[in-house]
Amino acid sequence: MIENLRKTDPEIFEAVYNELLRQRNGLELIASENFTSDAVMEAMGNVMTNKYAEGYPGARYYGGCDFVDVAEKLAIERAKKLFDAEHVNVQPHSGVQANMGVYFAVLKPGDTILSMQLSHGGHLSHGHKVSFSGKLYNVVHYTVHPETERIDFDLVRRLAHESTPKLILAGYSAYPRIIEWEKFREIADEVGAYFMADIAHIAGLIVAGLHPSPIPYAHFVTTTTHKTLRGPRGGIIMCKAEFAREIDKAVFPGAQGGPLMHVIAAKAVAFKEAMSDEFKNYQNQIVKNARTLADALVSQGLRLVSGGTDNHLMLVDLRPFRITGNIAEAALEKAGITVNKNTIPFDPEKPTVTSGIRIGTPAVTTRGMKEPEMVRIGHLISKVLKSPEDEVVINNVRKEVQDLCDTFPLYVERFESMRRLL
Ligand code: DSN
Repeated sequence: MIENLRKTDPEIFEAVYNELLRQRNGLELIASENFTSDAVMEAMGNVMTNKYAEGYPGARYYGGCDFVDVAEKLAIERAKKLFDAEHVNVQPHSGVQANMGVYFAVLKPGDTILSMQLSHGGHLSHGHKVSFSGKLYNVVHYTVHPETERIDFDLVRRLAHESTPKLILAGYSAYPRIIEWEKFREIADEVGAYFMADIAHIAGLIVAGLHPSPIPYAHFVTTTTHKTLRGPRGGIIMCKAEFAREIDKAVFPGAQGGPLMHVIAAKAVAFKEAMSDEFKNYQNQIVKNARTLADALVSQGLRLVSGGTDNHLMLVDLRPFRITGNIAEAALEKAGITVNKNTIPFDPEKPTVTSGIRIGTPAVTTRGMKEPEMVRIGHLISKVLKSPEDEVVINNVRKEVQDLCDTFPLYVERFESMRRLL
């Protein structure tokens, strides 16, 4: 089917091909990225993109929804089973829109949210001033503890009692440790707040039982579907049955119009894949790989925020190597290793500079890499970080990266079928 794209729009064909080459020929260590299956991509690229289906299965504002209803019902039922959730809305186009759905369901403009500060691992949509969430709501932020670099529950409790938020939020983009959901729920109950968990990063780990689930504790749970969960880009909301109507109304018509039915079909496929033993083994390997890579980096003299990792990611404090996050990100990219600069807690540098990088193992684990490769990658990263301006070092690391990528090839058939059309 790709030949139609080649004929109609060679420029876009070429951009897609080049992106495929970039993914195949580099080490993807961005903690929020992954390589979804061909089945998920096939579910996304088909006639379901043509269908308008405002509303919900069995109650749509358009005719002709029988078959998209099948897809949405399967996505809902599978997500309910996977996470043991009472109610699921699979329509949010993204994680931010899933969060927006919860806010619109329970908050009025001006209400207070208590959430983690962005520079300590939180997310823009958890009330940062540049996001709609920070503009519409009154936001109070907690942080990690300066010594342990883990969630400071004394601070969370004090701020909760002082600010009496309507919503307390946990679940992060750059936090390498287990999150104790029950402690948040306890604090939420003390002050009469709702508790929301955003599990975008760790949803796959939760499905596999490698991180505790917030479902028993949280009134609302949101996630993206494309990170550790390895599905299409998108979001979902899970909640107790009592909030089902409010959540559904908040997503449509509150925040969105027509749902992306092709993406919902792909979410259903990803949920089916996530029910398999292969998926659980995969998640287990992600965590083992993260621990091994973390140990390799520490043995090279780097410091990890909180001293290590319990999940799929680590935050590297680069100060022992006297290099900033932006320089490290650029040098690693030249060597074929993709990471992102990231603030570390109490970072003295600006967010555009940073003292850290965030590294995650979901994508390289999808390629089949295991502990020996993580040790090798740890050494490659440290070589670059020790000599970020040395072209010889960078070129040598680039060759080793290519060797690893050739040993663990990605999207082989997709690549062959595009290459034939060049
Ligand atoms: N961009 C995602 C991440 O990298 O964690 C969060 O939205």
